[in-house]
Amino acid sequence: TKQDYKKAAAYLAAADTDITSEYFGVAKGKNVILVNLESTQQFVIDRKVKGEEITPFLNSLIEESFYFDQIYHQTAQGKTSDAEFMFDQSFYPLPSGSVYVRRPENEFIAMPEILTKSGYHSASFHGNVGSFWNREEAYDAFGYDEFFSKDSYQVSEENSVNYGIKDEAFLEQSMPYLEELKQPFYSKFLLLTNHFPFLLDEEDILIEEADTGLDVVDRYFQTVRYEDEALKEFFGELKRTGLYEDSIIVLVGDHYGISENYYDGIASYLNENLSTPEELDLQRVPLIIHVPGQEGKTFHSPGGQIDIQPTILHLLGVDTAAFPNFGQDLLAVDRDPFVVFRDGDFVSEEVIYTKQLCYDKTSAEQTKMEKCSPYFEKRNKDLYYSDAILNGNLLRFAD
Ligand code: GP9
Ligand code: MN
Repeated sequence: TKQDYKKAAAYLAAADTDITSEYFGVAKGKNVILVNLESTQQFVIDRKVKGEEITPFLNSLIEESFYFDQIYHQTAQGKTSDAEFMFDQSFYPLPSGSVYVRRPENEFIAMPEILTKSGYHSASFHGNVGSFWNREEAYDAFGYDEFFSKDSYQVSEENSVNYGIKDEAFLEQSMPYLEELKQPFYSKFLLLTNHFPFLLDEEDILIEEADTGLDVVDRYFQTVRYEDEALKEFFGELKRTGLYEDSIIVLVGDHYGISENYYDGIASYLNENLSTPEELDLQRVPLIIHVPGQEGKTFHSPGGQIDIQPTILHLLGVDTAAFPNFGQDLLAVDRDPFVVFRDGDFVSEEVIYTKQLCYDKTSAEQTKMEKCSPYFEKRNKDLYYSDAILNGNLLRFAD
């Protein structure tokens, strides 16, 4: 009911979700190019396999970008679609299933619609079939103007692997469409090659296989390295066409690639046993935001995927107080970092709460529950109101 919506909106208005950073508006009028780095985890950044960098291009891009090394994925069963949903809507994913599949008939106030008011055009690019994760229907609900899916690409045996068209061909073939888009635009690219079980054709293998004892992990570094190369070429094209200077470019991982079944491989690669809080820390994904004219800077406080939408909107100079969202501007220094996971775990600047135990964030040692319990109420309310709005289709009452 409208009353339920008002309660949720009042909760969000009282929370500190609308604080802004000194960067508010620095990218006003710029295009947005958001690239979803399939299954890319933060721990591969700035690391090597047999002396060779896994992400040489990203490592160099980080030098001249805003880089966040403490961003956790918050996805659940909806995988990529959950990540996308957070980027566009800054709500939590559902406890089971995907919003894309379960709630496409809902009213939303998502990125495409929000940015329409500032004259933006919107498009999503993805090499898989348009019906996967019910994207066609969901994108209509979010207000996307265009969706370039498998049918928009020349897909052959040769340029495909695993789920479909390889990242290099996908990005290359996307360029003409991107150049044609009416500016300013909000665009989203969903990569595909770095997906379980991490398969590559011989010619795309750029670094040697690791020796972790688990093939999946060994291959993972190689597919991440391939993705890095595809991104390097894409950025070359963005520079050539001038879009690089006219756009903020957001690169973000959607979720883990290596599930807990294969943690032994990661432990072997890192040459250490993983403690419980370290396992949670493996849920970090890279977040890189390149803003033309801004110097590189690395931010170490914790955040989540839910925070990306307000961060982008504030860079563009769009006020987020007018509509409900659960994230915070990651560039706001006076924010109170708090990351809630769908299963009830959470991370703050001081603590990690996981597997029903409380840990000190800095030492990773277990600490008394009283350090964690003060956060329970906010965690519960965040998840409760996000679910209530989605399950009750309450955004139809927003004005
Ligand atoms: C497929 C892409 C990847 O279209 O979304 O699938 P996921 O990571 O969600 O399994
Ligand atoms: Mn994915």
